[in-house]
Amino acid sequence: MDQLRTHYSKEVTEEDMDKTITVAGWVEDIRNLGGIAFIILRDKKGTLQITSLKKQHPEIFNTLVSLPRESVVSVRGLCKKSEKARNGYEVIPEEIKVLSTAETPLPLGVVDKVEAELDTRLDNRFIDLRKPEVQAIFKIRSAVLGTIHNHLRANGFEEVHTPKIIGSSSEGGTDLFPIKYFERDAFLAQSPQLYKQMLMATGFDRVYEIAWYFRAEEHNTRRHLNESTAVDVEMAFIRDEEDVMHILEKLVQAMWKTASEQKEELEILGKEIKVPEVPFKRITYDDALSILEENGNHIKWGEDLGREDEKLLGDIMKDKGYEFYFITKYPLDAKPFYTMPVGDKYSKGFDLECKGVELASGSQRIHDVTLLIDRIKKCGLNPDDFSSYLKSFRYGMPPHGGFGFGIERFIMELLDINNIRECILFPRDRTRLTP
Ligand code: AMO
Repeated sequence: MDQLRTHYSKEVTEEDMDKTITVAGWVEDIRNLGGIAFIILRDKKGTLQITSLKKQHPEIFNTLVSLPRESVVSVRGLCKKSEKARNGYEVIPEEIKVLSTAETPLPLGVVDKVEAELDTRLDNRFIDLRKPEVQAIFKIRSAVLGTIHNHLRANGFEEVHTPKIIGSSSEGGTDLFPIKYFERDAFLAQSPQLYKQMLMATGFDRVYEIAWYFRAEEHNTRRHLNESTAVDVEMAFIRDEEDVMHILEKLVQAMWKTASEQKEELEILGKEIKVPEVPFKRITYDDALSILEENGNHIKWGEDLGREDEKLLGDIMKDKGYEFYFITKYPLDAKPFYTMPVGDKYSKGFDLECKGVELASGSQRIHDVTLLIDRIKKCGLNPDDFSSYLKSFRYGMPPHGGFGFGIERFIMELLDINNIRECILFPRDRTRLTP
């Protein structure tokens, strides 16, 4: 493998000129001019030109020009400077190995000028991902995930993994995927919520998990997936939700900074990224309602903001210079049962919004078991379904809080991508289960 890929196109340097090198990749394009053919070979790093002369090596020439596009080859040959070639050099083949011949016709073009429908692209995701502008999204995603790990670890968080097969709802809602677990019914985890909280009773103090959320939400929107990924954080001995928001905004800033440093990918995507300043603006839920009221949108107190309200608020906040802002002090009934109340009506729950889209939500949690049972009942749930979770609150549970931050939502807002399905390799939505 190493031998085959010793030279990527962009890594070919001045020193390689007039030397024999080996390159390998996909045949993106073939131009056969009769006695000479130009083959554009694409690998992880970009494209390069193979120039084949018929009279020099007729067999190599014939093999190359008859290859279907997107076949995989390895080519050994002389690397020569060439002003006409797009990278300033070309490879004159001396040996070629056809590693895989592509079938024709291709279900999706890689360099086609006409943009294919998203469904066609997703049906043929393995080819779609060959496009540099699609790969760039996932290279940025990968770089930022590295930063999430580094940043949280540097701030004393341990990485954990909690079960994805669970016995009862982690969010209290009905959006559960039931599965058969031997003789019993079980569900796919909606989030690590109950487990990350249970870990606060252990002395770990600060944990994070990057994992899957499975949500059987029926609606098919451009912002929802049925399987999404998120970074979940939980931290103990907090004073209030402000401590959690502080960690979250610093994490977001570090993520945006790493993204802004991925110059090659940003150039491919034609994007520039501005690193946000912290602290982010905080507005209360009541403030949000007043702002919306002033702008002609009336929301009944206690209700969650609808998509249109969220967007309008996002536009207003952006005009005021705030792309990122927290909405704090949510009504208690708009937040899950584990959220710490403030009096009868309000809670220590918050959302982090970016340009009118919710990126994360979190809260200080209830750590008193009596209050927690009371809230579970008030939310119409049965405490018996939560007995193993509740047990962890009975023998010493510190005050704690945390958040869940959607990674696809983040990529969407970071790169201004219109549909969340483009931000995950193989999306799962209401109708899509393959590939
Ligand atoms: P919540 O349900 O708000 O909170 O989810 C947290 C974040 O995860 C992302 N997200 C989704 N992204 C795409 N498709 C979905 N269907 C989807 N559902 C959620 C969003 C959202 O802000 N346990 C709490 C978090 C906590 O309090 O720690 C929770 O799951 O970006």
